[in-house]
Amino acid sequence: MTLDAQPRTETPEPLYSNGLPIPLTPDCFGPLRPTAHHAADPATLRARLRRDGYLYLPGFLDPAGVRRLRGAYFARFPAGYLAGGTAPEDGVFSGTVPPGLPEYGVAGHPAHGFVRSATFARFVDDPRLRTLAETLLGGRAELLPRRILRHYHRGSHRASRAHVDLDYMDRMEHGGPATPAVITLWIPVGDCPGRTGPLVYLEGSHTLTPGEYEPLRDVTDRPGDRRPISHDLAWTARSLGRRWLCTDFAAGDLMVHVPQIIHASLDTTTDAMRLSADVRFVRSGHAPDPRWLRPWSADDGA
Ligand SMILES: O=C(O)CCC(=O)C(=O)O
Repeated sequence: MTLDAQPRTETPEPLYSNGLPIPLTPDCFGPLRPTAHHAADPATLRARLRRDGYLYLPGFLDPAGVRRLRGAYFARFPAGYLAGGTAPEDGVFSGTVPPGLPEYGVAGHPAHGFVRSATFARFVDDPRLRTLAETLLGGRAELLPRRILRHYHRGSHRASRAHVDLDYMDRMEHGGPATPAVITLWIPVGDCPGRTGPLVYLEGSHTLTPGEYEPLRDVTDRPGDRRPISHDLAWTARSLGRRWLCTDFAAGDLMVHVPQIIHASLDTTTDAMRLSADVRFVRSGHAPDPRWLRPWSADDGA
C-alpha cells in the first residue's frame, strides 16, 4: 500500500480518524484489493463482492466528469473559502470558513442545494452505475433518493465513525451479505489519497455477527447513539483482530459495499478537501427504509 509519498522515517506519521491516531503498521492497515471491471464478468463481480464485502473498481467512471462535478460543487462557495489562485475543481481549502456559512448540509449550505441540483442528479443517474448495481443485486434495482454528499476540510477532525450501513437503514430487510437487497456505491469526487480522508474497510468484517462487535459500542464519544460502533479505529482494529483496508483513490474510482461490512473514514489533513457521494440501490420489489426516500439533509436524523 502506498498511502502517499512521505519521507522514510523510523516511525511513519500515523493516519487519523476523528482526531485519534492510527499507526501506519501492518496490523492496523492493509491494501484494498482492486478488481479490473473491464475484464470481470458478472459472476466474477458478484463472487468478489460476496467474498470481500466490497468491490474496489479503479477508473470505473470518467475522471474528467468526476472532476467537473467537484468543480460545480466548490464553485457554489462564497469568496474566501477556496485558496486564492486555485480553481474550484481543485477544491483547495483556504483555511478560513467565511462567516455566515450555514451548518454543513442544512438548508442554505451549498451541499444541501447541490444534492437537489440537476447537475448532481445527472451524475448519479449514470446508466453505468445502474447496470453495475443491477448486475450485483441480480435484477432490476432502484436508486434511493437519499444520496449523501460528504465534504471535509483539514482541521475539522471529523470523519465517519466505524459503522455498518444496515444500522442506518434498519427499517427494511437487507438480505444476507451473500445476497444483499441493498448496496452502497461510494464515489470519491476528486483524488482522495490516505491523508485526504478516504473510506476504509475493516477486512472481512461482513462475516462477523453483530454480537461480535456489539461490546465496542459501549466506549463512545457519542452517548445516546448506539449506531456507531466506534470513533477509535486503532482500538477497533485491535479489538477485532482485523486490519483497515485503504488505498489512495483517484478521481474516477468507485467502491461498492454490502450493508454488513464495517467501514469508517480517515481525517482530512491535506489542503485538498475530501468530497464524496454515497448512493444506494435497492433490489426492485424490496420495500426500502422509508427514511431513504427523501433527499438528504444533514439534519434529517436518518
Ligand atoms: O464517506 C464517508 O465518510 C462515509 C460513507 C459511508 O459510510 C457509506 O458510503 O456507507
